[in-house]
Amino acid sequence: MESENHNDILREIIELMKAADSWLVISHEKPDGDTIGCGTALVRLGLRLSKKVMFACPDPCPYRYSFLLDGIGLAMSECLPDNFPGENGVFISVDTSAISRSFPELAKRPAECALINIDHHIDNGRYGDVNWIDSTASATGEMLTELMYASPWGLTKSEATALYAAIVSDNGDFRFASTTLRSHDCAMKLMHSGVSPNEIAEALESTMSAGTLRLWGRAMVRTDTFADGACAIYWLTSDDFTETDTSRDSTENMVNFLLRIKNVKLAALCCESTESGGTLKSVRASLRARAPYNAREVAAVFGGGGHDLASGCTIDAPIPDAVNMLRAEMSRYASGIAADR
Ligand SMILES: [Mn+2]
Repeated sequence: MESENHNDILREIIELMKAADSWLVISHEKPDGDTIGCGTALVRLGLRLSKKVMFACPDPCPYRYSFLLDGIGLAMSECLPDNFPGENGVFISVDTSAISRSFPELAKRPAECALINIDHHIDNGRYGDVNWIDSTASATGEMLTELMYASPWGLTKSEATALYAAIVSDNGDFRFASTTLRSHDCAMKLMHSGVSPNEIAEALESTMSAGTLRLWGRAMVRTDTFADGACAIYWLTSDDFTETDTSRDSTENMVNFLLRIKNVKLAALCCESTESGGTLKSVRASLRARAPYNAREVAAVFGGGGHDLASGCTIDAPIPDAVNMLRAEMSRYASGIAADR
C-alpha cells in the first residue's frame, strides 16, 4: 500500500515537472548541504531538459557548498524573481519544512502554478499543492535520487555529485542514526552515475578558514557538561564572529562535536545572532541528541522544530540568559528521561 502511494506520488511529480516550461526551485533559509545539493541538482537537470529554471535561496550559499554552484551561479536568486516561474511553471521546494523558513510570500503564489513540496522533515507543514514528505529518508537528497531514478531523465555526474553532497552532509557521512540501507542504496546509484566520494569529501572537508578553527576553539573552551554528564552546551557571541572574521556559516556541524564527549546524549550550541541590527539580540540554538533523547521536543519548548535527533530554535534573550534558559530546559528534560527508566 505504502509503496503504491510512493510510486503514485513520484509519477505525479515527474509528470508535473515534465509538463512545466519553467521551474522555480526553492531552498530554506540558512541553507545547508541538503537543500543546496538538492536545489542545484534540480537546476542542472532543468537546464539539461531546456527548461527555464531559477534557484531561489533566501540566504547566501555557505562557502563549503559553493563548488556545487560552478557554472550555474547565474540561476541563483536571493529573492523570489518577479513573474517567475510564469504561466506554465511550477515551484519546487526542497528540504523546507515550512514556507516561513523560505519565502513567506509563496503563500500568495499564482493559483495556476503548482508548488511541489519535497522534504524529509517530520514536522513539514504540507503547504504544497503536491506534498512528498518522507521522514524515513536521511536527506531530501535520497528522495531526489529516487525521483531521478524513477524518471526517464537519468542522472549526469554533476547532478549525482550534488545529490551525494546533499546526502552526506545531512547524515554525517553515513554515520548518523538516520542512515539506512536506503541511504547506501542511493549512494550506490549515484556512484553508478559517476560520483567520486573522495572528490566530494575533499571538496567538502578542506574548506575551513583559519578563522573558523579559531571560532571553534572559542566555543570549545566554554564546553559545559551538566545533568550528570548527559548534557553539554557551548556558545558564541557576536564578538566571537567579528573577531575571528567568520559568520554563522562557520558553525555548521559544530554542535555535533559535543556528542563526542562520552555519555553526552543531548547537546546544544547557542549563537548570538549577528543579523539583528537592533539592541535586542536573539540567540539561535542548534540541538543534537542521541536516542532515547529527543532534540525536537526540547527545541519545541522554545517554538523551534526539526528532527528527533537534530533540531533548532530561536530564543529572544541576551546570550547569557538564553544559555541559562536552554540549560535549565535540557536539565529538566534529562531528569524526566532518567525518571522514566
Ligand atoms: Mn535535510
